[in-house]
Amino acid sequence: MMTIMVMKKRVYLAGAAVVLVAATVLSATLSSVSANAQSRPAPAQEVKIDNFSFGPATLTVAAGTTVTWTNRDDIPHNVVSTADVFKSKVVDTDEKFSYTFTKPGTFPYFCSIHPKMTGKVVVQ
Ligand SMILES: [Cu+2]
Repeated sequence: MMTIMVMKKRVYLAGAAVVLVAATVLSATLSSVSANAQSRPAPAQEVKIDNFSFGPATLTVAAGTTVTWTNRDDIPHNVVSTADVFKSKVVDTDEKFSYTFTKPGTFPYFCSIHPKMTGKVVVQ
């Protein structure tokens, strides 16, 4: 009786090991898929506004990319190009502003409500 119970436990453990291996292989496959997606030029990129800062502060994109700023802060901000290339309205919490960069160059910007908040988009 004891022997059978021990054997059943072994079979159960072997089954668990197979599931574990399958999960590992699956997650390895999934991470290689997402690595491939990252190596392609992304058609859209995001900048998060939070805690009085733009993140990432410098975003590098390919020409033709639409950049979307999302305000995750609990106070309103805006996104104003230093060289007057683009200018958002006031972006409230969880609202977004998007701009499509067609020409290569460096585009610094800031929040005109809090001018110490700065960032830039580098378009290649
Ligand atoms: Cu601001």
